[in-house]
Amino acid sequence: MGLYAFPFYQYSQILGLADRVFSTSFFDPLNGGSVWLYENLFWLLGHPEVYVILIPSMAVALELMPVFLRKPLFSFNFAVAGIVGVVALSGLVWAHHMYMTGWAPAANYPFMLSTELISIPVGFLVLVAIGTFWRGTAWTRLPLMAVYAVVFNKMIGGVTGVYLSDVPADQYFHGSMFVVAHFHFMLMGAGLFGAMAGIAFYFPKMTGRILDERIGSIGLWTAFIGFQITFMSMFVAGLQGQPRRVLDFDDQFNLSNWISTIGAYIIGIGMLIFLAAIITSWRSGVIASSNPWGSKSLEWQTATPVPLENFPVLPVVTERPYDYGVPDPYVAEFDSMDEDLTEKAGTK
Ligand SMILES: [Cu+2]
Repeated sequence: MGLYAFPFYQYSQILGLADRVFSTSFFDPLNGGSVWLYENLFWLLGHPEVYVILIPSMAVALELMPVFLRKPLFSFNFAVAGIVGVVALSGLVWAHHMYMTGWAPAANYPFMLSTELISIPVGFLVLVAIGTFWRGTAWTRLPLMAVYAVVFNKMIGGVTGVYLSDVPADQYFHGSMFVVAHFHFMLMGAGLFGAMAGIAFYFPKMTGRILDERIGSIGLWTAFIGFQITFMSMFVAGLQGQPRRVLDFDDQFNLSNWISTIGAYIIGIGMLIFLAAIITSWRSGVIASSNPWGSKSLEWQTATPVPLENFPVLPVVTERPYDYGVPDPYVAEFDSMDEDLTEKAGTK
C-alpha cells in the first residue's frame, strides 16, 4: 500500500512546490488550476494510509490469538484474503472524503459502493478474530487483554464507518465530531491497543523479562476506559451537530466536550502507567524463559537474548506455526500404528 499510495502525496507536494517556487498554477483556480486536484492526490494517500496503520495492529492480534487461545486461527485463508481485499480496495475509495466538496457528485455513488464493499474484507478479519475466540481456551494474559480491546474498538470503528460511507448519512455527519470519533476508534483504538498487545507479547524476547502484568493491565484498562469515555462522548457531540476543527463551539456541546476532556486525561494516565510498567519491568522484571507463552513459531524456539545467526544449526520445521491443539502428525502416526497393533493382536 505504501508503494502505490505514498507517491500520490509526493506528487502533490512537488506540484505545490512548483506552484510556490516556479509560479505554476496546478492548484490555483484563478489561473486555470484546480483545488480538487490537491484533494484527490491527498486522499489517494490518505485513505490507504489508514490501513497502513490498521493492518499491522490487526496482524498482531491475529498472530497472538492462536498462542493464547491454544487453537489455530478460525481461518488463516480468510484472514489473508481479508488483508489482500483491503489492500486491493483501499486504492479505489479515496473520494468518499469528498462527497460534500462538490467535486464530481456523479462519482459519489460508485465511491459509496466501493467503500461499502471494503467492509467485506474488513469483516473477514473481524470474523476470523471472533471465530478464533469461539470455543477457544483463553489464557488471558496481558497481550490477549490488549487484543480484546483491539477487537472491540475495531468493531465500533468499523460499524460507524459504514454509516459514514453512505452518501445520505454523510451529508449529516460530514465535518462533525462524529467523523473524528470514528477514525479515532479505527486508528487509535486499533493502533494504540495493538501496539500494547505487540509490546507485551514480544517484551520477553526483546528484554529477557516479563512485562509486569499487574501494572501493565492497570495501564491498559485505564487507557481503554478513558478511550471509551473520550470517543463515545465525541460520537454524541457529533450526533448533536458539533462541527470538527473549531475552537469555539455552542454551549449545548459543553457537557459532551467536558466528558471527552476528562476521558482524554484518563487515557494519558493509563498510557503513563503502561509506560511505567515497561520501564520498571525492563529494569527489574521477572526473568523470562526463552518461550514464556509456549508459542510454536520459530522466533520463540531460540534462546533469549537471540544469538547471532538466530540458531546454531538450521532448525528442522516439522509442523505449521499456528496449529495449536491440532494432533501432532507424528503422534497421530504412532497412534494409528498402535491401533494397527491392537487390531492385529485381537485377530491373533
Ligand atoms: Cu477514507
